[in-house]
Amino acid sequence: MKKVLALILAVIMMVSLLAGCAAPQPASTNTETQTTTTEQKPEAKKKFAFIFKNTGNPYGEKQMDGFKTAIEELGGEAILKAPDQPTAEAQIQMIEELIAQKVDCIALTGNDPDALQPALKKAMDAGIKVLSADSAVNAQSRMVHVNQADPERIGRVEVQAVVEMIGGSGEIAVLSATSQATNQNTWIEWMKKELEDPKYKDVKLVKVAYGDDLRDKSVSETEALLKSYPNLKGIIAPTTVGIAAAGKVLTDKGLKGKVQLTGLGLPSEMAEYIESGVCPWMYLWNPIDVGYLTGYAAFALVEGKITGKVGDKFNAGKLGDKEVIADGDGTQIMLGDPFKFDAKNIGEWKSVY
Ligand code: RAM
Repeated sequence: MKKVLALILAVIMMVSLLAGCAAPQPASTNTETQTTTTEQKPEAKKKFAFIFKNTGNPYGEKQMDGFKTAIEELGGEAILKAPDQPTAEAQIQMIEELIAQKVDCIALTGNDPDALQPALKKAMDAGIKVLSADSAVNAQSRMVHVNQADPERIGRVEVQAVVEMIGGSGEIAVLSATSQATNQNTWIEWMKKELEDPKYKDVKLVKVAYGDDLRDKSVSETEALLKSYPNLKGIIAPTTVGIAAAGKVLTDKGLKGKVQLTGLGLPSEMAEYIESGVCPWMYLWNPIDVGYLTGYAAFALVEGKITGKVGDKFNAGKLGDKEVIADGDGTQIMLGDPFKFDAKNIGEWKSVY
C-alpha cells in the first residue's frame, strides 16, 4: 500500500513540475534589470533617452530624429525629451525622472557645462550610461561627448567669413544662444582668438548678444543690436535659431548688403536668405548624423563595447567605424567637418535638413 501511495505521489509531483515548465509566462512589464536568461522570454528593449536643449528648435528635432533612427536600427527604445526653456534646471528634472524610470542610457545636449553634474553623476552611479552630444557637459559628468566638428575650425571660419563679407573693416556682433551654452561659448572663444590676429586690427567685435535659442528673443536681440550700433556691418549667429531670426529682421528692415550675416544655419530655414543674398553663405554639419552617431555611441556604451576611453572603437552604422579621441580632460567622438552652404548648393540641401 505504502509503495502504491509513494508511486502516486511521485507521479503527481512529476506532472506538476512539467505543468510548471510549460506554464505561460506573465506578460512582461519588466525593466532590463529583471530580464532572465531563459531563451523563451524575449529580452525587454533597452531604453535610450535623449534630452535636447529646448523644444521648438527644428535643429534639435533633426538631431533627435537621427538618434531615434539609430536606436531603432539597433533594436532599442528611444525616449526623446526637451524642456520648454533652455535651462539646466529643467534638464535636471528630466534626468531625475529618467533615473527613476531606470533607463539604460541618457544622452543630452547640455544647457550648462557644470550645473548638471550632480544629476548626471547620480545617473552614472545608478549604472546608467551618460554621454553628451552637440553641447558638452564637463568631463566628470559624462562618459564621452559626441562633437559635430572641430570647435576651433567652426569659430575661426565664421570670423573669416564675416570679415570677407564686410570688406575687412568695421563693427561686428555675435548673436548667440544662451550665455551658458557650452557649444556656442567654445566657438565664441575661438572667434575671439581669431580676431587677435593683427590682420583684423580694423575689425571690432562690439557685442555678444544672447537670443537664448528662442525665436522672439533672437528677433528682439537683433533689433537691439541694430539700434545700439548704427554702424554695425556684420552679424555672426552661431545658432540656427539666431541666424534665421537675424535673417528675417535684416530682410524686413531692407538691410541686405548693409549688414552682412553669417554663422551656423539650417539650410531649410536659411535658403530664402541665402538665395536673396541677406546671408551670402553660412556653415553647418548634418544634425541628423549628429543624433545618429550619438545613438550608435550610446548603444556601444550600454553593450559594453566601449567605455568612453581614448582608443575605443565601434561601428556607427551608415557612418562607418568611429574612434574615441581625447578632448581636454575628457573624451569625444568627432562627426566630421563643417560644411559651407551658399547660393550654389543651398537648393540641394534645403529639403534635406
Ligand atoms: C542651435 C542650437 C544647437 C547648435 C546649432 C548650431 O540649433 O544651439 O545646439 O548646435 O544651433
